[in-house]
Amino acid sequence: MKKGIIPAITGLVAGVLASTVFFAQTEVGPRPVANTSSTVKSNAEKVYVPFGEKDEYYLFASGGHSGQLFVYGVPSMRHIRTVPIFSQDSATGYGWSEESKKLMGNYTWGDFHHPAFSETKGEYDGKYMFATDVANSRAAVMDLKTFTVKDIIEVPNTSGPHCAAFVTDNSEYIFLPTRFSVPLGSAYASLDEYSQKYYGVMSAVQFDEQKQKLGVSWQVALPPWSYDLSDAGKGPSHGWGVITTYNTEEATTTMEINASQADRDFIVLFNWQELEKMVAEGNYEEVNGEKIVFPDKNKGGIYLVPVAKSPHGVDVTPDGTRFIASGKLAPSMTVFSFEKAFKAIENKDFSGEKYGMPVLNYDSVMEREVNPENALGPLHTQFDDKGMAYTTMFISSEIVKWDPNTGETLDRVPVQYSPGHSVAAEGDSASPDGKYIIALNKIAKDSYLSVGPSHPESMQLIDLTGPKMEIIQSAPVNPEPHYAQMIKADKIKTITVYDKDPSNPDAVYSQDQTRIERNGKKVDVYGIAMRSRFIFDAKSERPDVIEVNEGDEVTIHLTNIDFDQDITHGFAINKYDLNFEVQPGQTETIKFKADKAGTYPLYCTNFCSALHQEMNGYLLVKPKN
Ligand code: RUQ
Ligand code: CUA
Repeated sequence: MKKGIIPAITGLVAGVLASTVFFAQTEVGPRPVANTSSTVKSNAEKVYVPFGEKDEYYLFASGGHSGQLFVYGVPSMRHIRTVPIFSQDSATGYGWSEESKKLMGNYTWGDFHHPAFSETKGEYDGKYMFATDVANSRAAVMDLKTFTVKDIIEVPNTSGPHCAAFVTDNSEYIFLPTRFSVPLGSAYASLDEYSQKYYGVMSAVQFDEQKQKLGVSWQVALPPWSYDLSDAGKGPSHGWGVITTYNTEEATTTMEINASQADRDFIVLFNWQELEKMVAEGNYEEVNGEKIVFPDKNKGGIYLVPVAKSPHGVDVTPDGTRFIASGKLAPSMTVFSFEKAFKAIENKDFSGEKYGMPVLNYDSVMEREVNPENALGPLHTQFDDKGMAYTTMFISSEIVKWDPNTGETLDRVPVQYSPGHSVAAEGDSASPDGKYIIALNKIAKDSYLSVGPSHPESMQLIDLTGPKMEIIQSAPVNPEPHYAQMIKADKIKTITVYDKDPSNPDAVYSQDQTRIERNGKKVDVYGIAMRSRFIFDAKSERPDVIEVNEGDEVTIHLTNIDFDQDITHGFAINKYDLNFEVQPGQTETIKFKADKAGTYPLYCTNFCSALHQEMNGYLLVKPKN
């Protein structure tokens, strides 16, 4: 064991014990203190947003394996919207329309972990939100003008980007390090060859704002370890990134025990500007169409910092001077200095090398190890406007406020229960607001009305403005709030209606442009939705009827010509398993084979006017014989 590294919990037995404790949801922290009626009243006032007034912040919470994003208002904690990203959603028709089917590719669901806002100069700019899918190795971008997905890509050579998305301070890159190691291209290779043939590939993804497209720029073939979480440098550490690792033991089975053997794992400290230069100079290999840097052959730009075993979160301080790692199996937060790390790199102050990457001397980079008394299971750290740190304690079920400059514990608040992340107002930016922090709890137990054996998870809003942290509101969330980001509401500028797009060949904006075109077995419908009717062919005796022959390939292009706030129309055909919506001004397309002869009512699914119930028509499918 290296001197100075927290001994953590050593040995196999202790390792198993520790992981049992970690997953046993034991709360050993302080119990909640009952509020007096006067504090309850003032807390209610703090979160009450009168009708007509708006919340001060938007909270964007990942919906985990629902594949969706949940949008809340803060401080009211009202759920405002669910945005489908990786999973089908019949409320919007996401996954049925041709446009959304193209985005979703061959998948029907996703496991969305860490959302990340686009940034300009280290501040959330309110333009885009990036998301990643652990299940199917994808990255997505959502436009915050419309709260809809613009692009999704599947990232090759990699598997399970849990350790993402982290966005650099001018959104130069969205980095996707990965949880699972696999052979390049997910090719077959025996697990006996794990150390030789498996890699934990990190992808540097870029977003082309002009084209509204994501793309992989280059990748790094890191060793076959698990990469857990990451953060980007800012200010003095601009151009750098940090990633936690576990399973540096390279276990290939029974990870719970085998990946918790070593007393230390590493933080990967990398210089993306250096890697970018390396790629530009041709120092990479092309594999499966991607430019991959192999650290043992293309040296420079990546360093390892030893850290107490199996760290989980790593967070860069708002001023960019330090990075703080938290160990789920160690009771401590370790504060590292970027300046010290840069000095160690310059002086070649190394204690060894792994896969061609120099290992920096722990004592030269570490600033302090912080162990608040009885605090167990530190996971993630957020910051306030004074640079103070707030770390979630999974096992002792609390948030601990502490001073990264001194290590001193300043305050603690029990949460219900087992917080994973927490999220502070503008918390990952260069200037957090310091007003609120929300505990994202993995376990709610009996906090809400029971809905059976499986309970919702819970988010708790904590007021940071008083002398002590105080929980002022709780809200259920379902499923697990993996991570979230909170942005000042006035930074988000949504549109009210979609502009007309004369260049879109699918769009029709007036009744006389509506038509049904037949070409052999192909039928194209260019229709409009308006209050309160569908018009597929204005010249027809029954403009709201589509008549086709059994076996026809039918494509319906539908434009909502109500250029009016909040007038959305839906479209569904009975028994054809089809459904989608068109927002004001929007054009969407569905395609299907009319393989069932018969009479099928079609109707608007989204309440749009007093005569919404009259907004229907028929699909008539003439039998073959
Ligand atoms: S991880 S509970 Cu999926 Cu963000 Cu730390
Ligand atoms: Cu259109 Cu209801």
